[in-house]
Amino acid sequence: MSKETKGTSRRQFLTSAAALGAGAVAATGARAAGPDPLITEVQDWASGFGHGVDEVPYGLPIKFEDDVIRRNVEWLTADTISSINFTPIHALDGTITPQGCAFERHHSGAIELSKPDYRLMINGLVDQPLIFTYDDLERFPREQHVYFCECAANTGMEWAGAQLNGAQFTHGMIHNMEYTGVPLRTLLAEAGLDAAGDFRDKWVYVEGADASSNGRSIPMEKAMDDVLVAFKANGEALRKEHGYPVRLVVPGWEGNMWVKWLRRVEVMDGPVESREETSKYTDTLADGTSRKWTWVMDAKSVITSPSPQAPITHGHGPLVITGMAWSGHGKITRVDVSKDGGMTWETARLAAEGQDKALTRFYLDTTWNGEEMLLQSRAIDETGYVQPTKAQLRDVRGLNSIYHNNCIQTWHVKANGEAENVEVS
Ligand SMILES: Nc1nc2c(c(=O)[nH]1)N[C@H]1C(S)=C(S)[C@@H](COP(=O)(O)O)O[C@H]1N2
Ligand SMILES: [Mo]
Repeated sequence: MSKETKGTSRRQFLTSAAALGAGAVAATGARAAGPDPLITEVQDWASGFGHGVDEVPYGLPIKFEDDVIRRNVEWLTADTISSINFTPIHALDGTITPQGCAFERHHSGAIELSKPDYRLMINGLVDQPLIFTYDDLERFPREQHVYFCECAANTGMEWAGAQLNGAQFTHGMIHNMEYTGVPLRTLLAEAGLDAAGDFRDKWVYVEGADASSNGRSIPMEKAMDDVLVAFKANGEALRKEHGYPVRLVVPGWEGNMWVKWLRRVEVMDGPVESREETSKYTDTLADGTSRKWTWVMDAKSVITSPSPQAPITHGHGPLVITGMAWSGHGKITRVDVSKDGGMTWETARLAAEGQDKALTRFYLDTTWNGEEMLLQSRAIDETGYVQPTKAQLRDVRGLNSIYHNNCIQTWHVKANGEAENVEVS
């Protein structure tokens, strides 16, 4: 369809919708044209005062949005303490995840740790072991970056077939925030790295102050690159559930390494091989061997609307298809959308140029006349990597894996606008 005809049909749609009353759509509207009380009558909200500035010192979303919340899948974990919930990505737009609905993953629950009680120790192969208070951290030069954090288990329930009916549940173990913090390399330099000698075979072991400690080994090269010791997210203090007052940000790498309530960084001459990097967060292949050190989150995308929790409710005509794409290897350069289960593809419009290791929002502004669709999106990153189909991923990983499922997702959109998670491999 040319730009010209597309523009015309959109204009016609807007005219007829207005004639029928707000919300009605030409193709479905059997309503008689008549006066719309929302236009012709004086409304309550225009007949008195709204609330004053002192009423809500710290605001929450308006009550009409009260279903835009994190959700848990009860059968996934035995309790809600060592558990996970999911970001309502089907209801969000743009790229920044509000902290209040950003997914949580805890191994021993979210702890309450105050700034005065906070300590960060740097020890091991350093010239001078150091302990930083929260105030100390605020005196080092800061940086700001937007990064996504994706749990390696995101989409893990979908390996064998379509299972969870909603983008929130299939892809909601992700958030994307603007972090403020001190580069880890700045703090390591403060402790002095002469004692460490050649960096190439050195590691840092990072751990949290919660009971699980969630310890992970990180190669020194990454630690000296873009890892941040962060204390602000989206401009304000981290929320308790995201590691207040200080968390590690490990751009592009699996969420498990983003240690919350960060208490210790030890410089070591090898990895620890902790629980979280051996029995967990490794990928068992078809032959029973396991991949480990699978740190980077490969390029991935998902259509957030329409999707099972965000069906098409507006009838025929203009339809905005939207979703998000990301890559732990760098920037997203292109996203393609298919309406026919991957047989043909259209290039989506990126809302903004891809950013390094951060979410990119995409749109496909299209027309829908009730035809069934098998909606898919496929991300391409700056390395040229193309998000794989489910069959391609299974060919190399088998069916035993949980983590690092970045395959193409399919939503079956029906004639009535409802959408369902289906498998097209
Ligand atoms: N200290 C500590 N850090 C932790 C965890 C934890 O349980 N304790 N969970 C990890 C896992 S598995 C993930 S996916 C991310 C989730 O970060 P979020 O809760 O801010 O979404 O934190 C990681 N950091
Ligand atoms: Mo995770």
